[in-house]
Amino acid sequence: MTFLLHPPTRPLFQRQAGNPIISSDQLPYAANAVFNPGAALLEDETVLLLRIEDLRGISHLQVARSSNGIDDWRFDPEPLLSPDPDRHPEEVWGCEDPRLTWLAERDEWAIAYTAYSRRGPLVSLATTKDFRTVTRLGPAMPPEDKDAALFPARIDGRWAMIHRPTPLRGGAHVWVSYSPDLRHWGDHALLIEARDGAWWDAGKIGLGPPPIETEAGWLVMYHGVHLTAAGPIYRVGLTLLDLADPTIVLRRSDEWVLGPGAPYEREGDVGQVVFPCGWTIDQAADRVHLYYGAADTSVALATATFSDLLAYVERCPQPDRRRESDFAR
Ligand code: BMA
Repeated sequence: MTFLLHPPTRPLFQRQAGNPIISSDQLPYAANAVFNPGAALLEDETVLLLRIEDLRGISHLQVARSSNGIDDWRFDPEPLLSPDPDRHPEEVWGCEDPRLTWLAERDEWAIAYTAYSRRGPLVSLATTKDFRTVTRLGPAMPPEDKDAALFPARIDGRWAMIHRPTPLRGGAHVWVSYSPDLRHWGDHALLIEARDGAWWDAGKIGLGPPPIETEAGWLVMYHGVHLTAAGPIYRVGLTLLDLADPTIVLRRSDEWVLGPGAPYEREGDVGQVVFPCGWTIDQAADRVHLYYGAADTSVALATATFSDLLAYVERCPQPDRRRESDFAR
């Protein structure tokens, strides 16, 4: 087994001094919690698509904007995506955990979010050009499936989406599927397997923010769930996927790169949770802003340099290829 230690001088991610950067008491209306935002850079602004859980327990998605991506958040007056169960029965119990991907070919953003249906959570897609109006494309995957994001461009002529179905047997692993039109999905392939036993990412994993194209491959962050007698602990690690064929995992971190440590991550509605759904990357400034839900209660920010992240993941071990018996294309 290879042990790969964090850079000795400092951790990869630094928590923002003012964390949590957004809490429910800052919202323009009463709500239980604000967490798990998607993130985008739009002109000179950072846009967060916040998951807000109302006082019924149902979540909707609301935009907040800031010029520095850290503070002075301005909340849009109306939610961008509110559950609309009359026209979209799959949203009856809410819209959760959005991931945002810029699709240059379509000149718009894709929003992959969890629609909470009576049959369980499923992956739904919507698009927006300005985060003021949305077009729903409807469910992309049947329940139970969540933690999805699109790749920013077609790969070999087709759109690709990472997601996390939950089968009745075995653990919950990360898959990739393909589509000619963002509506019809197929060629499902197992991508990253949860590990087993005592590992931090044993049994259940899921995608974090959307994949980022780098010269070394697709940079992918994922969360891993470690079940303990005191409940689950949600942490995150990194992988690197082959640019031309993202079913090939080139690197995978043995260690988590961020886990609950600060009080606002350890305590809340669901303690011991860091749950990133969005990051903004300024390669020229060598800066990564990672936005994450802290304890299913508030929004926190951790920063890193892009070059540190890449150098770290490139030093990670190359995982074993999948077993012959695994379902693949
Ligand atoms: C996951 C999702 C997230 C949540 C996390 C921790 O399964 O439901 O929305 O933040 O659990 O409770």
